[in-house]
Amino acid sequence: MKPAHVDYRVYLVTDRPLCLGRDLLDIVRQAVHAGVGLVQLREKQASTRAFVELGRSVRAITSKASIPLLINDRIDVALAVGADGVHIGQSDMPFADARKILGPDKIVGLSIDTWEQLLQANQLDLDYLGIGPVFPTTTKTDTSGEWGIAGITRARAASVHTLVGIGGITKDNAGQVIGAGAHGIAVVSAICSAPSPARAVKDLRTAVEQGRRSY
Ligand code: 3NM
Repeated sequence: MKPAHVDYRVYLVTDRPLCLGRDLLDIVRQAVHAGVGLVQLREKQASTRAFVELGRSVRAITSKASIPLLINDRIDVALAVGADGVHIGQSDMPFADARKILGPDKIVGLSIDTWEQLLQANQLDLDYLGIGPVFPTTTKTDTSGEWGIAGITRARAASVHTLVGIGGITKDNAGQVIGAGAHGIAVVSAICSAPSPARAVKDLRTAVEQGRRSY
C-alpha cells in the first residue's frame, strides 16, 4: 500500500562518496531520527548485489521510523527490497513503464529538467516531481541551467503535482525554495556531508517551516 501521507518537506537523497568516509547507514539513521520525511537511496556505482543489500539495511531503518524509502532509478532493486517506490530521471525507464511494473500502490517520482517536461508531466499519474537543479551543485553535473527561485514560482503556478526542489539546497536557501512554492526540498550534500547530519536536518526543517509561513 502507498502511505496515506508522504512528508516531502525535508527529503534525504543519499550519495555514499559525499558521506566523506563515514557510514551511510549511520548518516541515514541520524537523518531519520532528526526528522526527514522520506529517504531515497541513490547508488550510482554499486553492484546490483550491493545495492540490494544496502537497500535492505536502509529499509530496516526507514520501516522502524514509519517513513517511506524510495530507490533511485532501479525498479528491480525497489521490488527486491520492498521499497515504497522509485525515483526516476529522464534517461531512466520511461515513467509509464515504471508505473505499469510497480502498480498504483507504489510511489513514483520523476525528475524534470525543462519547462516542456514540467508541462508534459501534468498528464502523468506520478506522485511528485523533482525539479532541479534549483541552484548550482557539484553533486550532479549532467544538468542544464538552474531553475532559480523565479523558476520555482513559475513551476508551482503551472504544475498540478507536488514539487520537490533539488540541487544546491542548504539551510540558508531552503526557506526561499519553499517560500516560492515548492512543497519540499530534496538534499544530498547539505545532509550527507554535514559535520552533524542530525543538526543539518533540524536546521533544514526550521528553514522549511519559515518558508512555509512566507508562501
Ligand atoms: N538531481 P545537492 S540535482 C540528485 O537537478 C540530483 O535533478 C538533481 O545534490 C536534478 O543537494 C541533484 O548536494 C544533486 O546539491 C543534488
